[in-house]
Amino acid sequence: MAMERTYIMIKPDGVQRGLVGEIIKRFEQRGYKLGALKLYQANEDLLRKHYGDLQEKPFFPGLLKYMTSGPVTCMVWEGENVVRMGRQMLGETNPQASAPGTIRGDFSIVVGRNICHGSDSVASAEKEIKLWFDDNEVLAWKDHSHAWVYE
Ligand code: YYY
Ligand code: MG
Repeated sequence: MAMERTYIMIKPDGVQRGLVGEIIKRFEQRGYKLGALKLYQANEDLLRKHYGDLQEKPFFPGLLKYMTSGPVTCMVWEGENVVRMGRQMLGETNPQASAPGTIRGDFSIVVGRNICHGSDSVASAEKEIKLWFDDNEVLAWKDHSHAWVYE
């Protein structure tokens, strides 16, 4: 299985509710490696690019307002199969369909305040990482736990 990178973003409600540490902890303790991290105020232009496929949806104006209402926390996490596993850790788009134990299932109730974003494919992860980070913000570093997390 190839090593992958995914883009995980804690949305403004997750930041305001003090869930940044909790969400980082879940990825960190599972064994994934942090590649980039920043607190960031997104603008509409960037979000239109990020959510390009949703522009025609009725909820899109509300989504823009929500996502620009305060800072987000942008992260890159690396590891084996991390794109699909990251989505599993998040839960379903609708928190009410999300199992307890998932991030959305543990910390949110409605789809319009679902706490956290995760890339849905390797291709969108690479696109999103480029969109949210400059090249020099994503670091390659030697993780001393690697030999204890992988065979
Ligand atoms: O990838 P994911 O975040 O799980 O769902 P998307 O279908 O990409 O939608 C992005 C974002 O849009 C979702 O996390 C909340 C919001 N949204 C909404 O407010 N109402 C919907 N009916 C569907 C999505
Ligand atoms: Mg999505």
